[in-house]
Amino acid sequence: MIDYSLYLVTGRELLPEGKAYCDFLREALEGGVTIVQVREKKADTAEFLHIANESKNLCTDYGVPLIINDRVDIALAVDADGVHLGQTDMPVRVARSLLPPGKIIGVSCNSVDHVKKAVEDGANYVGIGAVWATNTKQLTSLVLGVRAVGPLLSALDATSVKAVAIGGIKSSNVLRTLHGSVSTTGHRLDGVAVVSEIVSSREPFKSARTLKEVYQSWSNSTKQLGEISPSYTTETIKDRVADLLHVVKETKPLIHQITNIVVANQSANATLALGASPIMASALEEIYDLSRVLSALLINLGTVTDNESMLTAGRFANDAKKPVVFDPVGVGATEFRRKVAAELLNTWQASVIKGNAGELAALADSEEVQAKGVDSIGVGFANPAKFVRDLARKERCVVALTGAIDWVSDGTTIVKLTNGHKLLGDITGSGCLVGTCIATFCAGAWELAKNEDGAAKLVRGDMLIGALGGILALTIAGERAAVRSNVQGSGTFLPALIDELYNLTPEKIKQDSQVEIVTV
Ligand code: 3NM
Ligand code: MG
Repeated sequence: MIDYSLYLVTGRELLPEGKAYCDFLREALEGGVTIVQVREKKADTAEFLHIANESKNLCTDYGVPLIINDRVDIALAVDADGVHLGQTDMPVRVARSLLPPGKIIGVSCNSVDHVKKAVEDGANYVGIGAVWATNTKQLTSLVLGVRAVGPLLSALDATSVKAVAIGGIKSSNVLRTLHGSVSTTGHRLDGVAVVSEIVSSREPFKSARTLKEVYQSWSNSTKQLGEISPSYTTETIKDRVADLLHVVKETKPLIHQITNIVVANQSANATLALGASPIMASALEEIYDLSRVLSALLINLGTVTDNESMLTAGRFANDAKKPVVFDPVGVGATEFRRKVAAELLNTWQASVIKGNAGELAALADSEEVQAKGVDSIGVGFANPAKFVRDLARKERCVVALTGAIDWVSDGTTIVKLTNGHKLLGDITGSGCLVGTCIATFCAGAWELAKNEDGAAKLVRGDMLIGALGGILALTIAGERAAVRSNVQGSGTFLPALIDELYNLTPEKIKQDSQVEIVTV
């Protein structure tokens, strides 16, 4: 059994000045590297052989397998444990016929077809990349992005072929990489492969140790899709949502919102009405400071002008294990919005994605529902429960589909909510208000869990309850506002809605909530 968890690929040209190769390799092995690939793109044969021999000696000392990049002859010469082949290197079958039995063959892949071919040819593992941009190698194909890894992993289902991800993996994004690189069938990575994060480090021991610790805590965390799911019942959902409103009022969490000009004012008022504290800020210069003090981040794509801030804010929030609520407003409306949304979702991990049918269909590349501007049209999904569950699995987060009926899933549990009122559809930005309320309840969930051990998690707190809480708060307030005697239309409805959010109590939530757990 080969341990692929921390796969070091060498690159001597990246060594810090004055660092000897053997010292670096020993320190990296000491730090916990589990497999080493010697990659020499510029060395002539004699030099490659020399480096391979030195590497072999060190790896043998640590009981770590040694792989040679590209050169089957060098692998044979030093009795390495295997070779790693690129798409334009020697074919796997040829390499297999030249190597003694039992040697490892790995193949670089960046498409499902590559993976299928590698499996057919009898490869032992695949290197999937590049998952992030990298300066270490001149890439011959587009950066995949974390969200594209899942389908390649699916192609390994029911095989014994292992998978590592490669390209731009750092201590700062390794948890995000591991969490995001899971197929909808639950297939995970067996490891991460890195060059510069270890090779160009002044302290390769420390860099390796850090990566290894993140991998191990993630790998030990037992929760997998479809496995141990917190046992929700309609009663526990109502109780926990009611608790969160209480927590919000007690802790007055700061909700950082990068949102659109149409809804900024009413969103800030809704946040305040629930007892939290809004800050509507989008200057790049203040994003870091805010990330230290916020309890949830809302990113609303309504008027896309602050992409840089959106990218940065999400990364910092991920670093701090704080909730990131993404409202991809009108994402189906233009190619530009699709591109921005994909870039955002590949950069950070959303905790909750909330959208109407048109928006979520666009995100999921589904043709089932069309959008017109920021509104969705038509009858909606044939099976909305399955749709939200599958999208949650794909995006690795909670997904909330809003409409006359709201559907929420974390990839395992699916919840149907039927509160609401027609007048919510008659004011602008009620969907954006749902996003704000979700961010506020997620902030409450984070406040509740912020001292728990979250080493293996991207976010602390129960984001399913957070998402349900936000929707219930707004829809229940909407029902109560609509029946007020002074409400005559959409104009008087909006201030009444803010009033009802202001007067919402845990008891009212428990009393009014229409919650149903469904299965597909
Ligand atoms: N192969 P770093 S990316 C060697 O996509 C290699 O197949 C890649 O280096 C692929 O960890 C890559 O410094 C370089 O980004 C990875
Ligand atoms: Mg090669």
